[in-house]
Amino acid sequence: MKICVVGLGYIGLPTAAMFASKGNKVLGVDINEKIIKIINNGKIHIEEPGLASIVNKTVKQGYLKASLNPEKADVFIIAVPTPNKNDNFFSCDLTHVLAATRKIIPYLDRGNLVIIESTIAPRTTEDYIKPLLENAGFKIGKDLYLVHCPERVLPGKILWELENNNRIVGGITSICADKASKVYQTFVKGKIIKTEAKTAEMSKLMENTFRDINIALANELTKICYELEINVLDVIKMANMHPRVNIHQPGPGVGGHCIAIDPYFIYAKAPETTKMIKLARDINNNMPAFVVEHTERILNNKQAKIAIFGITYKGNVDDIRKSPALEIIKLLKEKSYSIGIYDPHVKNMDCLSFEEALRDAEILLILADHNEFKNMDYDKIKKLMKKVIIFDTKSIISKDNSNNIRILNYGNLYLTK
Ligand code: SAJ
Repeated sequence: MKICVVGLGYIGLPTAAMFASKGNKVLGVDINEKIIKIINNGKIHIEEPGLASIVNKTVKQGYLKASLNPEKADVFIIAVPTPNKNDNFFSCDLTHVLAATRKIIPYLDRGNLVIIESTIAPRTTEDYIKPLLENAGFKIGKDLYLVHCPERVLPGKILWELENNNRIVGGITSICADKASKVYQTFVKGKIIKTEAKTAEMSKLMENTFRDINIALANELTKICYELEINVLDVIKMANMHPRVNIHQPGPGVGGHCIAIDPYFIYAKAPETTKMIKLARDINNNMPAFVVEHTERILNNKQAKIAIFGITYKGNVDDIRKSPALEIIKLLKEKSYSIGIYDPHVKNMDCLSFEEALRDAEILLILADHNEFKNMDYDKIKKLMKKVIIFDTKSIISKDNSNNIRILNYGNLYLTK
C-alpha cells in the first residue's frame, strides 16, 4: 500500500511512522518546510516517547519520506488541526481540513480511500468533505471511498495507544467503512468498529466531553470543599472506591488541543440544547482565576516573586497549547508580580533554570505534573527561596519526603483561611 498522510503533527507523524513500520510506503505532507527537513533527516520536531527511533528507522529504510506536496497513493489520511473559530460559539474551524482535502484532489484516482482523522464537528464528513470530493467528479462509495476515523490516542502514550486502542471507522457508505477497516488492520490490535461517519464524529467528541465534565465536577467539588472545610482529595479518593464511581482529578484548569476544544464543536451545532457541556467548559476555564486568587491570598504581598514550575498543559509532554499555566502567568503579570518560570520540558525564552526561577521567590506554584517535580531537592529549594511555600495544584508532592516544607494543595488549602 502507498499511503499519503497530510499533516505531520502529534497525530499525523506517529500514524505515518506506524504505517511505514509495517512495510507500507508512506509520504508525509506538511506546509512547514522546516518539519519536512527534520523528518527527512530522520529526526522529529515534537516530544513523544518512542517516536524518534521509529521515525529514524523508517526514514533510513526508505519507507517514510516527507514532502511539501502530495503524490499519487492508494490511501490519503488527513490529520491537520481543527482549532476553535473566533465566533460566539467557538465552532469548529475547518480551514485546514478543507485546504488539505483540496490539496489532495489533483492526486486522487478511482478506487482511492480518503480518511479524515482530524477531530471535526458532527456531520462535517457528510456536509462538507463529501460535496467537495463529489464536485471533483467522484461518486463516493462507488469510485472513491470516504471515512472519518477519529484519532483517540493520549499524548505521552501515542505509539502504544495507536496499536492497542479500539478504533472507530465511520464510513459514508458501509463499503467505505469496510475499505478503511482493512487499512487499519495493518497495525491496530484493538477492535475496529464500523459505523456511519456522523456517529464516529459524535462519539469522538463525547469521549473528550465526558472527561471535561468529570474534571469540571472535580474542580467544582474543590471549591465546595474549600468553602465547607473538607479535604477534597480524600473525598475523591474515598468516593472512587465505589466500583462505579470515577471522579477525575482537580487541577489548575484543562488545556491541550482536545478536551479544551472539542466540547465547543457540539455546543456550536446545538447551542440552545447544550447546557451541561457548556457549563463544564466555563467551570474549567475559571480554574486559573481560582489558582491566582488563592496564590494572592496566601502571599499577601503584591511585591513578592512567584516561582512557576511546569507550563505545559499536562505532565511529561512539551505541549503548551491552551495550557492553563499560560493563563495563570498572564493574570499574575497583569497584577505586576515578578515571575520565575521553570519547565524542564519546554525550550522557551521565558523559561529560566531551576535556580533562577526559584531565587528569592516567596511561593512556588506547581502547575504541571512532570515526573521531575515529584521528588525535588528540598534543601536546595529552602536555600533559594525567600519564603518557602509550595502550592501544588496537581497534588503530586507527598508530604513525607518534602523535608518539612509547607506544602499546600487543594486538599488542605482551607487550613490557610
Ligand atoms: N486533567 C485534569 N484532571 C484529570 C485529567 C486531566 O485536570 O483528571 C487535565 C490535564 O491536566 C490536561 C487536560 O485535562 O490539562 C487534558 O488532559 P488529558 O490527559 O485528559 O487528555 P489529552 O488532551 O492529552 O488527550 C485527550 C484524550 N481523551 C480522553 O482521554 C477521553 C485522548 O485519548 C484523545 O485522543 C485526545 O484527547 C484527543 O486528541 O482528542
